[in-house]
Amino acid sequence: MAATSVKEVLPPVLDSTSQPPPLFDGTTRLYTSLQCPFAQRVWITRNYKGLQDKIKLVPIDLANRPAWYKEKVYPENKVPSLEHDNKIIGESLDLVKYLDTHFEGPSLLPNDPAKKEFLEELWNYTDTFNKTLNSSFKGDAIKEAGVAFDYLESALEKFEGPFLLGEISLVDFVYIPFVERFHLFFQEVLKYDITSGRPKLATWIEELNKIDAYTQTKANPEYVVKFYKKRFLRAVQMRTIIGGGNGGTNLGHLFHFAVDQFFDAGALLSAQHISFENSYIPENPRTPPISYISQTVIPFKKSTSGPSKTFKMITIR
Ligand SMILES: N[C@@H](CCC(=O)N[C@@H](CS)C(=O)NCC(=O)O)C(=O)O
Repeated sequence: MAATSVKEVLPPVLDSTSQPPPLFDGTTRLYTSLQCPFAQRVWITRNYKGLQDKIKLVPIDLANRPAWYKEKVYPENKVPSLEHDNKIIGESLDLVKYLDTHFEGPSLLPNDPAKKEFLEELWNYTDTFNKTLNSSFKGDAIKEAGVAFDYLESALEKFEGPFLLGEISLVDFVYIPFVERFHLFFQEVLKYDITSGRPKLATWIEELNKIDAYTQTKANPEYVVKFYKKRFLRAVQMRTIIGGGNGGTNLGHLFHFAVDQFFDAGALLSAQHISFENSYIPENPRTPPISYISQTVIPFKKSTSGPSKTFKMITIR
Protein backbone atom coordinates (compact mmCIF):
# COMPACT_ATOMS: atom_id res chain seq x y z
CA MET A 1 0.00 0.00 0.00
CA ALA A 2 1.29 3.42 -0.91
CA ALA A 3 0.04 5.16 2.18
CA THR A 4 2.49 7.27 4.12
CA SER A 5 2.45 7.62 7.86
CA VAL A 6 3.82 11.15 7.99
CA LYS A 7 1.22 13.87 8.11
CA GLU A 8 1.60 16.00 5.01
CA VAL A 9 2.19 19.67 5.70
CA LEU A 10 -0.47 21.41 3.66
CA PRO A 11 0.36 24.51 1.65
CA PRO A 12 -1.37 27.79 2.51
CA VAL A 13 -4.92 28.30 1.28
CA LEU A 14 -5.02 30.85 -1.54
CA ASP A 15 -7.64 33.58 -1.52
CA SER A 16 -8.50 36.71 -3.49
CA THR A 17 -5.37 38.43 -2.24
CA SER A 18 -3.02 35.63 -3.31
CA GLN A 19 -0.88 35.58 -6.42
CA PRO A 20 -1.39 32.63 -8.77
CA PRO A 21 1.22 29.91 -8.88
CA PRO A 22 3.45 30.01 -12.01
CA LEU A 23 0.85 28.39 -14.25
CA PHE A 24 1.70 25.87 -16.94
CA ASP A 25 5.32 25.61 -15.89
CA GLY A 26 5.30 21.81 -16.03
CA THR A 27 4.22 21.36 -12.42
CA THR A 28 1.21 19.12 -11.88
CA ARG A 29 -1.23 20.84 -9.55
CA LEU A 30 -4.43 19.72 -7.92
CA TYR A 31 -6.57 22.79 -7.22
CA THR A 32 -8.69 21.86 -4.29
CA SER A 33 -10.57 22.97 -1.23
CA LEU A 34 -9.81 21.28 2.04
CA GLN A 35 -13.55 21.08 2.74
CA CYS A 36 -14.85 19.89 -0.62
CA PRO A 37 -16.01 16.27 -0.82
CA PHE A 38 -15.61 16.17 -4.62
CA ALA A 39 -12.03 17.38 -4.37
CA GLN A 40 -11.43 14.94 -1.53
CA ARG A 41 -12.08 12.04 -3.91
CA VAL A 42 -9.10 13.11 -5.99
CA TRP A 43 -6.95 13.96 -3.01
CA ILE A 44 -7.38 10.47 -1.54
CA THR A 45 -6.55 8.90 -4.91
CA ARG A 46 -3.41 11.03 -5.21
CA ASN A 47 -2.32 10.02 -1.71
CA TYR A 48 -3.11 6.35 -2.13
CA LYS A 49 -1.08 6.17 -5.31
CA GLY A 50 1.83 7.83 -3.48
CA LEU A 51 1.81 10.90 -5.74
CA GLN A 52 2.37 13.47 -3.01
CA ASP A 53 5.61 14.64 -4.63
CA LYS A 54 4.28 14.47 -8.18
CA ILE A 55 1.01 16.33 -7.67
CA LYS A 56 1.15 19.57 -5.75
CA LEU A 57 -1.92 20.58 -3.78
CA VAL A 58 -3.19 24.11 -4.31
CA PRO A 59 -5.97 24.77 -1.79
CA ILE A 60 -8.36 27.56 -2.71
CA ASP A 61 -10.61 29.53 -0.38
CA LEU A 62 -13.94 29.07 -2.15
CA ALA A 63 -15.63 31.74 -0.08
CA ASN A 64 -13.04 34.30 -1.15
CA ARG A 65 -11.85 32.89 -4.45
CA PRO A 66 -8.95 34.42 -6.33
CA ALA A 67 -10.15 35.92 -9.63
CA TRP A 68 -7.25 34.34 -11.52
CA TYR A 69 -8.62 30.89 -10.77
CA LYS A 70 -11.63 31.37 -13.05
CA GLU A 71 -9.81 33.60 -15.50
CA LYS A 72 -6.59 31.68 -15.96
CA VAL A 73 -7.06 28.18 -14.58
CA TYR A 74 -10.56 26.75 -14.69
CA PRO A 75 -13.43 28.76 -16.19
CA GLU A 76 -15.93 26.50 -14.40
CA ASN A 77 -14.55 28.11 -11.23
CA LYS A 78 -15.02 24.93 -9.21
CA VAL A 79 -12.72 22.54 -7.47
CA PRO A 80 -11.27 20.05 -8.04
CA SER A 81 -9.25 20.71 -11.17
CA LEU A 82 -5.94 19.31 -12.25
CA GLU A 83 -3.20 21.13 -14.12
CA HIS A 84 -1.28 18.47 -16.01
CA ASP A 85 0.59 18.41 -19.31
CA ASN A 86 -0.32 22.00 -20.09
CA LYS A 87 -4.00 21.45 -19.72
CA ILE A 88 -6.68 21.71 -17.06
CA ILE A 89 -9.03 18.84 -16.36
CA GLY A 90 -12.05 18.98 -14.08
CA GLU A 91 -14.80 16.77 -12.66
CA SER A 92 -13.88 14.55 -9.76
CA LEU A 93 -15.22 11.33 -11.28
CA ASP A 94 -13.12 11.85 -14.40
CA LEU A 95 -10.13 12.99 -12.41
CA VAL A 96 -9.84 9.93 -10.18
CA LYS A 97 -9.80 7.73 -13.29
CA TYR A 98 -7.34 10.09 -14.96
CA LEU A 99 -4.98 9.83 -12.01
CA ASP A 100 -5.26 6.07 -12.01
CA THR A 101 -4.44 5.71 -15.69
CA HIS A 102 -1.89 8.52 -16.16
CA PHE A 103 0.24 8.11 -13.06
CA GLU A 104 2.21 5.38 -11.34
CA GLY A 105 1.20 3.71 -8.10
CA PRO A 106 -1.17 0.86 -7.36
CA SER A 107 -3.95 0.36 -9.85
CA LEU A 108 -7.33 1.21 -8.39
CA LEU A 109 -9.58 -0.24 -11.08
CA PRO A 110 -10.54 -3.91 -11.12
CA ASN A 111 -9.64 -6.45 -13.83
CA ASP A 112 -12.33 -8.95 -12.96
CA PRO A 113 -15.27 -8.49 -15.39
CA ALA A 114 -17.93 -8.89 -12.67
CA LYS A 115 -16.22 -6.22 -10.59
CA LYS A 116 -15.83 -3.94 -13.61
CA GLU A 117 -19.52 -4.23 -14.26
CA PHE A 118 -20.41 -3.52 -10.65
CA LEU A 119 -18.02 -0.58 -10.58
CA GLU A 120 -20.03 0.95 -13.43
CA GLU A 121 -23.26 0.46 -11.50
CA LEU A 122 -21.83 2.06 -8.37
CA TRP A 123 -20.32 4.85 -10.43
CA ASN A 124 -23.66 5.63 -12.00
CA TYR A 125 -25.38 5.66 -8.63
CA THR A 126 -23.12 8.35 -7.09
CA ASP A 127 -25.27 11.27 -8.22
CA THR A 128 -28.47 9.62 -7.02
CA PHE A 129 -26.73 8.79 -3.75
CA ASN A 130 -25.77 12.40 -3.16
CA LYS A 131 -29.13 13.76 -4.26
CA THR A 132 -30.95 11.35 -1.97
CA LEU A 133 -28.87 12.48 0.99
CA ASN A 134 -29.13 16.15 0.12
CA SER A 135 -32.89 16.07 -0.16
CA SER A 136 -33.50 13.75 2.78
CA PHE A 137 -33.89 16.64 5.21
CA LYS A 138 -36.98 17.83 3.41
CA GLY A 139 -38.78 14.74 4.61
CA ASP A 140 -38.15 12.03 7.17
CA ALA A 141 -34.38 12.30 6.94
CA ILE A 142 -33.54 8.95 8.55
CA LYS A 143 -35.94 7.05 6.35
CA GLU A 144 -35.11 8.83 3.13
CA ALA A 145 -31.35 8.85 3.53
CA GLY A 146 -31.71 5.24 4.68
CA VAL A 147 -32.45 4.24 1.09
CA ALA A 148 -29.01 5.44 0.04
CA PHE A 149 -27.21 3.86 3.00
CA ASP A 150 -29.07 0.59 2.45
CA TYR A 151 -27.89 0.64 -1.14
CA LEU A 152 -24.29 0.77 0.10
CA GLU A 153 -24.95 -1.90 2.70
CA SER A 154 -26.20 -4.35 0.10
CA ALA A 155 -23.46 -3.36 -2.36
CA LEU A 156 -20.93 -4.28 0.33
CA GLU A 157 -22.43 -7.76 0.52
CA LYS A 158 -21.66 -8.52 -3.09
CA PHE A 159 -17.94 -9.37 -2.93
CA GLU A 160 -15.72 -10.92 -0.30
CA GLY A 161 -13.75 -8.22 1.51
CA PRO A 162 -14.51 -5.00 3.34
CA PHE A 163 -14.55 -2.68 0.34
CA LEU A 164 -17.17 -2.06 -2.33
CA LEU A 165 -15.49 -4.33 -4.84
CA GLY A 166 -13.99 -6.57 -2.15
CA GLU A 167 -10.52 -5.06 -2.51
CA ILE A 168 -10.00 -1.32 -2.37
CA SER A 169 -10.74 0.64 -5.54
CA LEU A 170 -11.57 4.12 -6.78
CA VAL A 171 -15.21 3.63 -5.99
CA ASP A 172 -14.49 3.59 -2.25
CA PHE A 173 -12.78 6.96 -2.62
CA VAL A 174 -15.72 8.29 -4.59
CA TYR A 175 -18.28 7.53 -1.87
CA ILE A 176 -16.42 7.98 1.40
CA PRO A 177 -16.23 11.81 1.47
CA PHE A 178 -20.02 12.02 1.38
CA VAL A 179 -20.59 9.17 3.82
CA GLU A 180 -18.07 10.78 6.19
CA ARG A 181 -20.01 14.05 6.23
CA PHE A 182 -23.48 12.59 6.58
CA HIS A 183 -22.33 10.10 9.20
CA LEU A 184 -21.16 12.99 11.29
CA PHE A 185 -24.13 15.20 10.61
CA PHE A 186 -26.80 12.58 11.32
CA GLN A 187 -25.03 11.69 14.54
CA GLU A 188 -24.76 15.27 15.65
CA VAL A 189 -28.15 16.60 14.64
CA LEU A 190 -30.49 13.63 14.79
CA LYS A 191 -28.47 11.51 17.24
CA TYR A 192 -28.74 8.76 14.67
CA ASP A 193 -25.87 6.45 13.77
CA ILE A 194 -26.11 5.55 10.08
CA THR A 195 -24.14 2.35 10.73
CA SER A 196 -26.65 0.94 13.20
CA GLY A 197 -28.26 -2.10 11.58
CA ARG A 198 -25.73 -1.79 8.75
CA PRO A 199 -22.74 -3.85 9.86
CA LYS A 200 -21.04 -3.89 6.44
CA LEU A 201 -21.19 -0.13 6.25
CA ALA A 202 -19.71 0.07 9.76
CA THR A 203 -16.80 -2.19 8.78
CA TRP A 204 -16.26 -0.32 5.52
CA ILE A 205 -15.93 3.00 7.35
CA GLU A 206 -13.68 1.39 9.96
CA GLU A 207 -11.40 -0.11 7.31
CA LEU A 208 -11.13 3.13 5.40
CA ASN A 209 -10.20 4.86 8.61
CA LYS A 210 -7.14 2.62 8.80
CA ILE A 211 -5.87 4.06 5.53
CA ASP A 212 -3.63 7.03 5.96
CA ALA A 213 -4.21 8.22 2.39
CA TYR A 214 -7.82 8.78 3.42
CA THR A 215 -7.52 9.90 7.04
CA GLN A 216 -5.14 12.69 6.03
CA THR A 217 -7.90 14.16 3.90
CA LYS A 218 -10.75 14.09 6.41
CA ALA A 219 -12.65 17.33 6.75
CA ASN A 220 -12.69 19.27 9.98
CA PRO A 221 -15.76 17.84 11.81
CA GLU A 222 -16.75 21.17 13.33
CA TYR A 223 -16.71 22.81 9.95
CA VAL A 224 -18.77 20.00 8.43
CA VAL A 225 -21.45 20.17 11.10
CA LYS A 226 -21.66 23.93 10.95
CA PHE A 227 -21.77 24.02 7.17
CA TYR A 228 -24.37 21.28 6.91
CA LYS A 229 -26.53 22.84 9.60
CA LYS A 230 -26.58 26.03 7.64
CA ARG A 231 -27.47 24.13 4.51
CA PHE A 232 -30.04 21.68 5.83
CA LEU A 233 -31.40 22.69 9.20
CA ARG A 234 -34.06 25.05 8.05
CA ALA A 235 -35.47 22.16 6.04
CA VAL A 236 -35.56 20.03 9.18
CA GLN A 237 -37.31 22.71 11.06
CA MET A 238 -39.90 23.46 8.37
CA ARG A 239 -40.62 19.81 7.91
CA THR A 240 -41.00 19.27 11.58
CA ILE A 241 -43.49 22.01 12.15
CA ILE A 242 -45.56 21.65 9.05
CA GLY A 243 -45.20 17.98 8.54
CA GLY A 244 -47.54 16.21 10.88
CA GLY A 245 -49.36 15.70 14.09
CA ASN A 246 -52.90 16.65 14.91
CA GLY A 247 -52.44 19.41 17.38
CA GLY A 248 -52.77 18.76 21.07
CA THR A 249 -49.97 16.77 22.59
CA ASN A 250 -48.44 15.99 19.26
CA LEU A 251 -48.16 19.57 18.38
CA GLY A 252 -46.40 20.33 21.60
CA HIS A 253 -44.05 17.53 20.94
CA LEU A 254 -43.32 18.60 17.42
CA PHE A 255 -42.85 22.14 18.48
CA HIS A 256 -40.28 21.24 21.06
CA PHE A 257 -38.37 19.27 18.52
CA ALA A 258 -38.34 22.26 16.22
CA VAL A 259 -37.04 24.49 18.95
CA ASP A 260 -34.26 22.05 19.67
CA GLN A 261 -33.23 22.22 16.08
CA PHE A 262 -33.06 25.97 16.30
CA PHE A 263 -30.81 25.74 19.27
CA ASP A 264 -28.62 23.36 17.36
CA ALA A 265 -28.30 25.85 14.59
CA GLY A 266 -26.61 28.18 17.06
CA ALA A 267 -25.16 31.32 15.66
CA LEU A 268 -26.38 30.59 12.17
CA LEU A 269 -29.91 31.42 13.07
CA SER A 270 -29.13 33.70 15.92
CA ALA A 271 -31.00 36.70 14.66
CA GLN A 272 -34.13 34.78 13.89
CA HIS A 273 -37.12 33.83 15.91
CA ILE A 274 -40.00 31.66 15.21
CA SER A 275 -43.56 32.16 16.17
CA PHE A 276 -46.95 30.73 15.45
CA GLU A 277 -49.93 32.95 15.07
CA ASN A 278 -52.65 32.09 17.48
CA SER A 279 -55.28 31.71 14.84
CA TYR A 280 -53.28 29.06 13.10
CA ILE A 281 -52.44 26.94 16.05
CA PRO A 282 -53.83 24.25 14.11
CA GLU A 283 -56.15 21.37 14.33
CA ASN A 284 -54.26 20.42 11.26
CA PRO A 285 -50.72 21.71 11.36
CA ARG A 286 -50.34 21.00 7.68
CA THR A 287 -52.60 23.92 6.95
CA PRO A 288 -50.64 26.94 5.93
CA PRO A 289 -49.99 29.63 6.81
CA ILE A 290 -47.88 29.16 9.84
CA SER A 291 -45.97 32.33 10.36
CA TYR A 292 -42.36 31.47 10.24
CA ILE A 293 -39.30 33.44 11.17
CA SER A 294 -40.80 36.36 12.90
CA GLN A 295 -39.29 38.97 15.12
CA THR A 296 -42.10 38.65 17.61
CA VAL A 297 -41.97 36.12 20.31
CA ILE A 298 -45.41 35.17 21.52
CA PRO A 299 -46.66 32.64 23.95
CA PHE A 300 -48.89 30.49 21.92
CA LYS A 301 -51.97 28.65 22.72
CA LYS A 302 -54.10 26.01 21.17
CA SER A 303 -57.12 28.20 20.69
CA THR A 304 -59.27 25.84 18.72
CA SER A 305 -61.86 23.56 20.25
CA GLY A 306 -60.68 20.76 22.43
CA PRO A 307 -58.46 20.98 25.46
CA SER A 308 -56.59 24.23 25.52
CA LYS A 309 -52.89 23.94 25.90
CA THR A 310 -50.26 26.56 26.24
CA PHE A 311 -46.87 25.99 24.79
CA LYS A 312 -43.96 28.06 25.75
CA MET A 313 -42.44 30.10 23.03
CA ILE A 314 -38.71 30.24 23.23
CA THR A 315 -36.60 33.11 22.05
CA ILE A 316 -33.51 32.14 20.22
CA ARG A 317 -30.70 34.62 20.47
N1 LIG B 1 -19.29 17.88 -10.48
C1 LIG B 1 -18.16 18.50 -9.86
C2 LIG B 1 -18.65 19.21 -8.62
C3 LIG B 1 -17.55 20.05 -7.98
C4 LIG B 1 -18.13 21.08 -7.00
O1 LIG B 1 -19.33 21.33 -6.98
N2 LIG B 1 -17.25 21.68 -6.20
C5 LIG B 1 -17.70 22.73 -5.31
C6 LIG B 1 -17.00 22.67 -3.98
S1 LIG B 1 -17.40 21.22 -3.07
C7 LIG B 1 -17.31 24.06 -5.92
O2 LIG B 1 -16.26 24.24 -6.45
N3 LIG B 1 -18.23 25.01 -5.79
C8 LIG B 1 -17.98 26.33 -6.20
C9 LIG B 1 -19.07 26.88 -7.04
O3 LIG B 1 -19.98 26.11 -7.41
O4 LIG B 1 -19.02 28.06 -7.34
C10 LIG B 1 -17.12 17.44 -9.53
O5 LIG B 1 -17.50 16.28 -9.33
O6 LIG B 1 -15.91 17.77 -9.51
